[in-house]
Amino acid sequence: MSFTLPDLPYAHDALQPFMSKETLEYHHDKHHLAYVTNGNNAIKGTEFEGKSLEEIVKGSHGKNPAVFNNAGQHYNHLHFWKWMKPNGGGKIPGALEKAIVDSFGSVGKFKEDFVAAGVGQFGSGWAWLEVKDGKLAVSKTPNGESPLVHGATPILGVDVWEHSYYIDYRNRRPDYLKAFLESLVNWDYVAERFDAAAK
Ligand code: MN3
Repeated sequence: MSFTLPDLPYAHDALQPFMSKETLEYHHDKHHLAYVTNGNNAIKGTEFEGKSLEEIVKGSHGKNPAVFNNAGQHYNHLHFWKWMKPNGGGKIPGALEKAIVDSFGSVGKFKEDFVAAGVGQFGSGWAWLEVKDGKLAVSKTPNGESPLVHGATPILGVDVWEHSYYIDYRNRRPDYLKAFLESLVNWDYVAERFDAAAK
């Protein structure tokens, strides 16, 4: 099955002022499209043809960088668009909030750890909230990697490549990460992934 670029689940200007129309026009329409196109070209004629996206991401990690980098980023961005929504942030659904408090001590401490992971990722990459061995944890990965290749399930991720924030926040990555948590996160989608991972 070849990769296709999905439409954004909202209008390009729907996340303003926290993420601009211009950022989404570049990030979704050009950057994500390039991962789709380059991934499809890299997979042609390889053992990965006909496999599911998750199988391709896991199977190519450490073995085929051209396939992995593009498939990994396709996987990450498919979810990233759904991890945001207009008027996001706010109240975390009950069962997920309880799990966060159990794992981190408080929602505030989770947010502190998540921002620290994003700020601490040197260069391009992602910060994550993941489920591993039935527990919630925060992690960070370089480039197109995700918790998927480390035996965990990502339930929330934020893109800290400069293309995700430089137009709107310039070099202020911490401000972007705070705005992401407070005003953009679609907690219903995070809770959906949490429920699926917990089963
Ligand atoms: Mn990106």
